[in-house]
Amino acid sequence: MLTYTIQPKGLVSPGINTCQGCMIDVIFRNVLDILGEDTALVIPPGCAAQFSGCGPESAITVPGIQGNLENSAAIAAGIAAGFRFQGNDHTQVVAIAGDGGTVDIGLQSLSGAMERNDNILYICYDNQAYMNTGIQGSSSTPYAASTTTTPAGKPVGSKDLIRIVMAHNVPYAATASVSHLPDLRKKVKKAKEIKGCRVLHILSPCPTGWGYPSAKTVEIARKAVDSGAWVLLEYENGKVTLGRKPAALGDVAEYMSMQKRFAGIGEDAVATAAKNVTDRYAYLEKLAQIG
Ligand SMILES: Cc1ncc(C[n+]2csc(CCOP(=O)(O)OP(=O)(O)O)c2C)c(N)n1
Ligand code: SF4
Ligand SMILES: [Mg+2]
Repeated sequence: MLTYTIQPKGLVSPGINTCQGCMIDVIFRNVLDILGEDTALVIPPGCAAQFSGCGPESAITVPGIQGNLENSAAIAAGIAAGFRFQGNDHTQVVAIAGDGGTVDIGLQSLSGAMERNDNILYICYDNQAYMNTGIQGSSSTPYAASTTTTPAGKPVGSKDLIRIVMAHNVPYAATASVSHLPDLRKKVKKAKEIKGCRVLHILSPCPTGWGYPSAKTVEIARKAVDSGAWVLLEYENGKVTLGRKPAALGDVAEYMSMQKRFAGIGEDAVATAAKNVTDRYAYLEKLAQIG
């Protein structure tokens, strides 16, 4: 009889219930690999809640709590304050929330934590919609993307989370993508060494909600970075540093054509999306030039 055992490796157990091709678990594995076991997690409802468990189950081997969409940053800030009261200045308190739980519903509590410079690491994995409840549009859903609440394509663009974060003058913030894991790991490492409110915004394509074959997640995320639809940058001590210039800045047509959420959009909409991307990049370049 064939027997085998799965050896748990790292701080995330195998066998997560995410869809095939989902890379949220890769985010968790890499983040926890760097932060280590002296970490406490806050995870609100959303696809990532599968890590904090259904009922008594949990896929993570560090302490974690499933909070609410409204208040992940506030819960994390409270836990950090409790640790500080105990004289514990070493445990990393980390909130990992989706875009709906960050850019929409939890934005006020994140804003408060950033204003107070609470000693937390806040990570938003961005799949650009409310995926867990049936692909409803969020304010991170990009222009022209079809969701169940924007079936004809979203008529407006997304809120620019990283610019909102930068406006709070936090000590460290960065964007990252599941297609660029060494870069993501470097940014988590840097965030770990800094005290105060740190924010990471990670692109995490969703085969189910975006409509592409599950084997293409890394390719799609890479196309987002190469076209400038997702810009890799760091913000540290008031200074913006851009990653390598996108290889095909503004060339979003192929990126969009690979995803059913953009199926049927016309040339004008593609041109508008391309202009949004190049305009935003030009703005970010200006910010980066301000020394
Ligand atoms: C205040 C509130 N509204 C709605 C819900 C229902 N709900 C649970 S998970 C979820 C989706 C969250 O979306 P997001 O944060 O983007 O995470 P994702 O599911 O995409 O991973 C929603 C709307 C809720 N739990 N709380
Ligand atoms: S719906 Fe999307 S984000 Fe959620 S588990 Fe499935 S692939 Fe991942
Ligand atoms: Mg989401």
